[in-house]
Amino acid sequence: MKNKWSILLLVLLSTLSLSAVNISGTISYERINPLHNGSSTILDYNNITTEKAKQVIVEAINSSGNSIATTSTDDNGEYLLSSLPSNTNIKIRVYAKMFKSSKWDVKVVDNTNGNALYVVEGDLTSTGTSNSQRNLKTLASTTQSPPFAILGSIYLAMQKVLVADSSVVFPTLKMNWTVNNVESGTYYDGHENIMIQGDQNGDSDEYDDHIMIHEWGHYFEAKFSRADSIGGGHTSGDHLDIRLAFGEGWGNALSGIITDDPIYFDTMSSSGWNMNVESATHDTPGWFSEASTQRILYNLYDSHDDTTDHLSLGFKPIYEVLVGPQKTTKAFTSLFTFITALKEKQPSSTQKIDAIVGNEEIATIDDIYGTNRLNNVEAITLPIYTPLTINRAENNICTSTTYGVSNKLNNHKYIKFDINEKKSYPIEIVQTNGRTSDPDFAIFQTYPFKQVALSESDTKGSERKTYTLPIGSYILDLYDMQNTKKACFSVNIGDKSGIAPDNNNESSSDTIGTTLPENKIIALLLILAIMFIPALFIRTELKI
Ligand SMILES: [Ca+2]
Ligand SMILES: [Ca+2]
Ligand SMILES: [Ca+2]
Ligand SMILES: [Ca+2]
Repeated sequence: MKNKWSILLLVLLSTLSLSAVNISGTISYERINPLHNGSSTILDYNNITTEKAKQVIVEAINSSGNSIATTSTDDNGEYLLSSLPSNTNIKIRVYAKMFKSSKWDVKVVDNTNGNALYVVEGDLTSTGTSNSQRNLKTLASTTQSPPFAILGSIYLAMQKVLVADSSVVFPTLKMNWTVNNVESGTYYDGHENIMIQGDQNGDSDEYDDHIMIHEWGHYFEAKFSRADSIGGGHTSGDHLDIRLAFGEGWGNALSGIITDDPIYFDTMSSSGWNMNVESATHDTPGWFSEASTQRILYNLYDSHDDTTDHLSLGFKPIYEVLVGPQKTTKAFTSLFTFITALKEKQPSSTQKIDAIVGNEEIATIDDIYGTNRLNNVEAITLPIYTPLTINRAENNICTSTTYGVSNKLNNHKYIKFDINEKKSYPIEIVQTNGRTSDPDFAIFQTYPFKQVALSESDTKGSERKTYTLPIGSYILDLYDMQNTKKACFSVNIGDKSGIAPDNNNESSSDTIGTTLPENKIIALLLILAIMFIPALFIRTELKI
């Protein structure tokens, strides 16, 4: 009898030791918060908070280095790895990666180390015979926290979008961060990479959540909306090309919208800076200003009434315009296209929208082309889009560098025209005040919106090129590569005789779909970048 009980006990014990156990825990990271002092901002090492690492991938790794179970943390940073073998040595590995099938795929890699994915690991210890807890926390004093801080900013942005539209699927995004990214800049590459500067002795951006979200805003525009911005340098007091003004104003406003904090900041090891997107002093208010654009977008969203802002739309109406009419608009994406569409979608808020816009010294916006502007800019600015009839020259279309060169207001002039018959059209642009300029042009088909032509010959004073254009509405973007102080042009599109032969006979420019280069150097850099970037990213990365 006694023997029988012993055998039973043995069986019971062996069953227990073979049974599965669960390991659960919390993954967290330390974030260094900003300290604002007037218009300067620094990282405050006396204000380090512990944050939950949300939606990151967690694995159980055995002593052979193989993954035996995978899961993700939830929105509380908690994970559960169930049915692990008992009495088995494992370690917990956390990846700087958020992945949910048909939802999101974001990771942080070291672009100077073969695109290696950042990971943190716990100790290799036995799973024991019962369920247990293993927490992991990365410290701000190490380089382990920045990748999780970066993911935290991006997740915050994705959550806001998902509240507005739960069906969104976010295309793959790779955040490239390392302390070796010194003077490399922080920017979105137009595809699936955000490059992040990590210079610990200069400007690092891993804890600058407004900058992370600003760049994510460019990714959002490219993937879900449309960005016609021509890029280039800019500051908040500039008179900008309307496409650039909207893109940058949107990025800054989005940072305030996602964080519900209007103080946009950039910390550096010395003194960084900040600006309040809601209440900063009006530099040069207007439809060409990124500062005005960001203040308008933020005030449309926020529920803090100030000055002429008595509207609290929240994010969803803004999101719906960006993914809807702003994406398909027949004009260049600008404040005009955005406000026109928002008023159409929110007719009961029209007056309040006009009041917010009006506070920036912008006359009521009633159409996507921005007609009826105030006369508070240099005279050649208006109209913003010049309508042109085929076979009838439009004279006196002038570019100028009054507000600066290349991407500033009036360096590009827009000409609207319709084609009613598909055939070959000679296009002639001739300077009427000398031969000092180098006029070039791009043509955009407006539905679906895309660049269909680019003519950039080096001849002084004129540009002539013939294109076959199908029926439709078009915008011609005219610019002077020579940055002449003021150059005026006669523009003629037509099939009439009398137009001199093409002086741009480069056959390659018949139909070009790339974005518009600002000058030859940038064009060359673009070509080099296009050749070089794939080589950079072809390197193997740690697969999980
Ligand atoms: Ca910074
Ligand atoms: Ca407000
Ligand atoms: Ca508001
Ligand atoms: Ca030219």
